[in-house]
Amino acid sequence: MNINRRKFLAQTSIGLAAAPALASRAAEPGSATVQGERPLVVSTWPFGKVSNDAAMKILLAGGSILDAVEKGIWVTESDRGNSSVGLGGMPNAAGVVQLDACIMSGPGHRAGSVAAIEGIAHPISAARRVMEKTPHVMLVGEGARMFALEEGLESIENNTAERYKAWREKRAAEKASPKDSKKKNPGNHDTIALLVLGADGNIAGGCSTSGWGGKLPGRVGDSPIIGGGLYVDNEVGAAGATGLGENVMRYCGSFLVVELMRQGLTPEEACLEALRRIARQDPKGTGISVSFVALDKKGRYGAAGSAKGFTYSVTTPTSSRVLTGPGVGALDIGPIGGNRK
Ligand code: SD4
Repeated sequence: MNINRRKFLAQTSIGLAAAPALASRAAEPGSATVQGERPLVVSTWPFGKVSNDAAMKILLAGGSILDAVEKGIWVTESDRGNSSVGLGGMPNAAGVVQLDACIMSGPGHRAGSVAAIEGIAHPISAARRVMEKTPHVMLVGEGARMFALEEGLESIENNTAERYKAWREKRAAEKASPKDSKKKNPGNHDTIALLVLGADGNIAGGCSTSGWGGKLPGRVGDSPIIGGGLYVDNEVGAAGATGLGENVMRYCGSFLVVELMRQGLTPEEACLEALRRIARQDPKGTGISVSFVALDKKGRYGAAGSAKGFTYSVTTPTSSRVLTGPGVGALDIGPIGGNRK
């Protein structure tokens, strides 16, 4: 095991120093598909805003789109107050934190991914190393952890019995009053998917999560699945997902959003149409608990959720905002099962 801590810290100091103080987290109503400025950073949820800001700072300083993705996501992974990504990630049913992440580069159509990785502080960095240093796309479990340690990535102990107990108590409280808990814990079981359009028109993206709290050991969600939780096509745009991964990966959700943009839909329309298609086929209908964010090559962006109120973060050189995407209405999806013969 060769952990070069100094190099590790030096590599990451830009991203951490670049994180500005938390600005307003209140979501602005409405969403946007306006033709945009470049560079552009779009991510899931209000907690993505500080990651966007860090990513933008890297881009404006002349850094690469992959550095912007990795170091941007680093900020959220480093936040122990975020209970669903990185250091704060939620334990599975065995009390163990297993993390999922992936990264994708438009140029070269390259991808790297780790799933169910334990004891590594920054799975997004492990995913990037898989992409850049191996002939593979995806490493899982112990193999992924050993690879990350050999690459000198920081190891952490995040499987404490106290954390698991605290998580179980919190879940019990949430079950007792589910409406309140979502309000109090808007970051509960969520994912950061972060998309970058560089000033030169190249696109990259990344995704990181602990996935579902209490999941079965070994469960892998959509987030590290290329085409599921993230997809980048340098000719078209990029999309990322958050929500119930099982309802994303069965439909190649992010791939679907990008393909709909290829057909001419705006990012917001593409997110909505992908959700409609999933909701029409899925036995759960609009109860699928899925949201998408997307951007296209022209610098347009958008998002939508299967339910109203999905909030996402959008950052340009001149502004950094939290917006609310539209939700898919039950009347909007056409007959459920209508495309089944
Ligand atoms: C998963 N999609 O593992 C992730 C978790 C998430 O809101 O985004 N929850 O299924």
